[in-house]
Amino acid sequence: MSDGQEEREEQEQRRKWESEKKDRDDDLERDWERVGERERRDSRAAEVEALDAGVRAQSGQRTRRSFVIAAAAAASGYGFYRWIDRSPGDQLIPRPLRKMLEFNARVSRGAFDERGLAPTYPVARSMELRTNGNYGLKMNLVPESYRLQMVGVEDAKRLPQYVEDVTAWEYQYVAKQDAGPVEHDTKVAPKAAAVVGNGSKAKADPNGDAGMGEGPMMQGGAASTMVGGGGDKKNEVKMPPAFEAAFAALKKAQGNKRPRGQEEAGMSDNTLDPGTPGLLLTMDDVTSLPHHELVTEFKCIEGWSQVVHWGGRRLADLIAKYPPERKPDGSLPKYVYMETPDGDYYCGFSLQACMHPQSLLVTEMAGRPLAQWHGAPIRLHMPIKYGYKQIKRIGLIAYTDRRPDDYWTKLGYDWYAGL
Ligand SMILES: Nc1nc2c(c(=O)[nH]1)N[C@H]1C(S)=C(S)[C@@H](COP(=O)(O)O)O[C@H]1N2
Ligand SMILES: [Mo]
Repeated sequence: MSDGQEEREEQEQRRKWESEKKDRDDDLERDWERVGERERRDSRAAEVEALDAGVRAQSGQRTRRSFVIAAAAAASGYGFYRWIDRSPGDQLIPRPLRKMLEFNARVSRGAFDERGLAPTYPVARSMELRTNGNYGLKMNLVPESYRLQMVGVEDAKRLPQYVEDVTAWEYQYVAKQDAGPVEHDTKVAPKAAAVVGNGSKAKADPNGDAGMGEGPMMQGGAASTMVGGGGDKKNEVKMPPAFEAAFAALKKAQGNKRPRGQEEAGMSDNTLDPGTPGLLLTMDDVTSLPHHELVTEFKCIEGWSQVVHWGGRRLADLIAKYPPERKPDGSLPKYVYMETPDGDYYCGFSLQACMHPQSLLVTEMAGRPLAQWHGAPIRLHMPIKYGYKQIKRIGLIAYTDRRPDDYWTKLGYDWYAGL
């Protein structure tokens, strides 16, 4: 094909895409106006209160216009915050200043970010997403054993998927045949600032788990986390019989289940108590929702980003089908909590961020079924947030009224992670 022809075709495709994109954005905008107008008012009210009093005085009430002005005021501090946020040395900022910046970020992220649409791109610009981070994914999940747990759903008992104890569900795992092209992990945590960019394989890690991110080492990690034990026989030390009996009793009490929260951040504060009722949705329950595709930029806080072609179902559609139970005063819970089936990785979100029309329960990437190392059968894409909020292999979605725990927030990252 000649260069000229190629260029014309590319232009043609871009024109076509842009007009499609406009239609799509208009659709999204309309949806977004419709869904959760009320929730948006509720959950934003507190942040808007915190904004420039002068702006409020001018408009007298929180009209849409005053909201936009307030958001713009918040955003003016935002560019500066982002610069700080991205500079690896941000721990060196004097504490009072840092606190102020964090406050600005909270306001701007809260009032501004969870509304707007992230830019979308032509499919031609998308690429294969690299792999980053495998917490909660160290074993392969047996697809037939997958269920999506949902907790806090309104009138759940009426539904056929209702069970008295969602925690009793047993996911099945097999050792990985293929660790996948794991690169490395988000380890530029504020607490680990000293290791940023040293390029060394042996990253600082309190657990001495140098296996993070290195394909072959992951196999070692997997063996020791196999359901029902396993472990490295070579290095096993014989236990005195009394200890052995005590351990056996303990294991039985845990129902032979592997303890949750086995990674650096430890166990989530939101891990469910045994006996928590809820729904166990099948893959069919999820895939029966309308299918959507999206081409957006995926951004990791480490500083890399990639345009990715996603396919899946809108989280907002799942929420609409299985809505949260209202509180006695009629209001909705403010937050959503998600975790992997083994509880090792977990994320918290505002309900509003989950209602965003671009928040996607991803089942395909680059037009193909999602690979396990990218979070099959379902992972989250939320283009208004950094990658660390985009949890792979979602096992639980729970509505809650208290700000949920979050893996990387436990290690010092911002909870909002807004872009
Ligand atoms: N279950 C799980 N989800 C996760 C992570 C993880 O370690 N475990 N890492 C997060 C981070 S920091 C990033 S950048 C993205 C990477 O997604 P990818 O591997 O599909 O590129 O997944 C996010 N979701
Ligand atoms: Mo990341």
